[in-house]
Formats: sequence, structure tokens, C-alpha cells
Amino acid sequence: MDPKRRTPDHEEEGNADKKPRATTWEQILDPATSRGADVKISRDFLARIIADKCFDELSKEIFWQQEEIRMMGKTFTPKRETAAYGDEGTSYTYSGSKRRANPWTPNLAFMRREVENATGQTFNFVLCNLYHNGEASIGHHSDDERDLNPESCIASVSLGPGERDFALKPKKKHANSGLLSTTLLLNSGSLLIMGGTTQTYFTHAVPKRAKVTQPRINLTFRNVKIQ
Ligand SMILES: O=C(O)CCC(=O)C(=O)O
Repeated sequence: MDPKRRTPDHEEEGNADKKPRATTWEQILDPATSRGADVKISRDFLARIIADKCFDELSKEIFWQQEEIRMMGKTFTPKRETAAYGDEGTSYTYSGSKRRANPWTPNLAFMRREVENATGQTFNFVLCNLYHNGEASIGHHSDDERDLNPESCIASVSLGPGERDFALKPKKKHANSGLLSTTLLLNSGSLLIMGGTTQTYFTHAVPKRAKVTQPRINLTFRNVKIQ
């Protein structure tokens, strides 16, 4: 894409700035039976051609970095590459590191509008993950950091050929409360929403998968508190 263009070429092909699209949702965790945890997925959130273009452009447009993280007193560098973008002045602290937002790129701004149209919610920050293949992963965790506005959901877009399993399981202290673990495949162009009490009762992960040889990009849109 020409970097001087304000919007990506595929904006006209999407429906940004038009009325919300009629997104079809599949309920994964039902709040009525999961203590208020609300997880759902739209598998056809993005048309194939748009998902493919966004994957190609975001692979180059995002400033990917392999960040050191600290967990349980240990420091390590995950195989996954990450980046943070958002509104001016926003930041997000997790695993011992504070990520200050870079300004929205054209494709990330486009994607934010599509996600806001589909969910009816607003987002001011996105954490980006690049998994080159199934060796890269993210371990079980919940997104319950203090920086997040607790009433806002997390909206997670998957792009690229390296489709991955997404595992949800009840936290240890709720393991005997009848809550069930589940795993689903995140296809390219899908939008997963984690809302309600999901982060209170469940952890989630993208486990290693030796047979996956293709890359995947994940964008998790969040609403962070303004400092
Ligand atoms: O890659 C994914 O689908 C999940 C990413 C994730 O859990 C996170 O960024 O907190």
C-alpha cells in the first residue's frame, strides 16, 4: 500500500463507516451456564480477500519486536513477536513490561472500525501477536490487568494461514465449580469476543502445535484506562 494513502485500498471493499454488518455469532461460553462468562465467535467477520490483504499488509506495516517478558520471577523471550498500537498516550502493562502505544497504522485503524461496527463497543488500544509457526505460542493467562476497563470486552481478530487452537479452561480455584474447558479453532478472518466475567473465571492460551508451519497474526482490541 502507498504509505501516503490515509486508508487501505480494501476499505472500499469492507463496510467501514457504514451501518453495522449483520455478524453471525456462535456462542462458545454462555453466560447463563458459565457464571457470566461470555465468549462468542464470528467466523466470517472478514471476507477472505480482505483477511488475506490485511494479513499481507500488517506483516510489513507493524513494527514487530521480540519482547522480553517476566513471569513468576523468570525472564524469557517468547518466539511470538508483539507490538502495541492505540490512541495517543495509552499504554498497557502486562508480564512485567509497560507497552506504550504506537499511533494507529492505516490497516489497524480500518480493523478497529470494523470491530467497533461489529460489536457496538469502542476500543482505544490493540496488542498484536505474530506467530511464525506452531512453535510460537502463548501460555494460559487471563487478561485481567489493572489497566483494562473492567466493563469492556476483548475483541480478538485472527489473520493468516496458520490457523491455531484457542484453549479456554476454568481457573484452578474454580476447577470444581462445574465450569467446562473448551478448545476451538481460530480461522483467518474470525472475530472472537471475550466478555462478561470471562477473565475472572477462565484462562486462555494458544498452545504450541508442531504440525502448524504457517504464520498467523492476532490482534486483540482492548479498552484501556486513560492515565
Ligand atoms: O493469539 C491469540 O489468539 C491470543 C492472544 C492472547 O491471548 C493475548 O494477547 O493476550
